[in-house]
Amino acid sequence: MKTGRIIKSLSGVYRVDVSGEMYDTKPRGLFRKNKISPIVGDVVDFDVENITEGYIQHIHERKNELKRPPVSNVDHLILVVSAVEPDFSTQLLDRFLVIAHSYHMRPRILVTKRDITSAKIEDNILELLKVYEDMGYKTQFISIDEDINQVFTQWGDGLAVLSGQSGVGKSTLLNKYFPNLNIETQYISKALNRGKHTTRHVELFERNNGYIADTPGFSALDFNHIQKEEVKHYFMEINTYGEQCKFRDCNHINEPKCNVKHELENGNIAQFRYEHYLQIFNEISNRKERY
Ligand SMILES: Nc1nc2c(ncn2[C@@H]2O[C@H](COP(=O)(O)OP(=O)(O)OP(=O)(O)O)[C@@H](O)[C@H]2O)c(=O)[nH]1
Ligand SMILES: [Mg+2]
Ligand SMILES: [Zn+2]
Repeated sequence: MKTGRIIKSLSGVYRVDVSGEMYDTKPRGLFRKNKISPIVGDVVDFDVENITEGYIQHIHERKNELKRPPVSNVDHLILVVSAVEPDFSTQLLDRFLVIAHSYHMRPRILVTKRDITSAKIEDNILELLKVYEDMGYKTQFISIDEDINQVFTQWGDGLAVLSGQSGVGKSTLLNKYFPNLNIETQYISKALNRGKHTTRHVELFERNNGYIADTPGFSALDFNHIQKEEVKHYFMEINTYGEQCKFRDCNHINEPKCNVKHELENGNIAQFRYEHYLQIFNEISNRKERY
């Protein structure tokens, strides 16, 4: 029996990394019966026949789990958004943040394509990033010409997952970091017109101090797994200021003695953040419940 980490899954075959040695494995029948499938990021115990024939016997308990795409035991979730092409949008960013927090993760925000950003847009983004820094997020605004090794090192050890909209440059970053990798990337015009993802599966690559995962870009974000009452906890500053509201279950909409409304008026909560909160709250309120 050996123990290792699943770094890739393709057509039912799971590649397991055991300190740099790769084994191709399959889950034993029992998993299928119990409807548990191994996912990338899992630590597994498996029986070895040879390097192309192993049988996964046990999945170690997951520390956390991203659903789309499925990847487990994530130490750093890196939300990648571009400054331009596609344009930076706090609305999209806030939607990503809500999804990340719903998986109990506090992501980092990485803004790309600084090299093709005008000075005016650059200033605007820097100002917005300050707002997110004040809430408690770590942010980076980078150009592809920078030392990517240094960009990655700031995250710390463990598994870092790059996640974000299609075309923001996730695979481009990895190709710069691993010059021999040659992951397929796409011209932005094509990416936008066809609305197609260039990266189609999750794969972990070894970096200095852990792994890094490229993922297919999101095209739509849905909140199907989130209840409307949860959303307020996924806006970090709203969550903090909400602790002083009169009612414990205040949703910060029309309730009396709402501290969130108070701080909004004082300018301690950005208007756009509160608006995005309301949008998501309403979107979930209007959702048709499925039975
Ligand atoms: N100028 C500039 N172009 C970039 C940068 N990063 C990415 N691009 C371009 O943006 C396009 C999309 O990049 P990808 O790396 O394929 O984007 P992705 O996030 O992997 O997209 P999906 O795989 O579809 O999720 C490519 O044409 C890249 O060359 C950057 O920092 N600067
Ligand atoms: Mg890609
Ligand atoms: Zn309130």
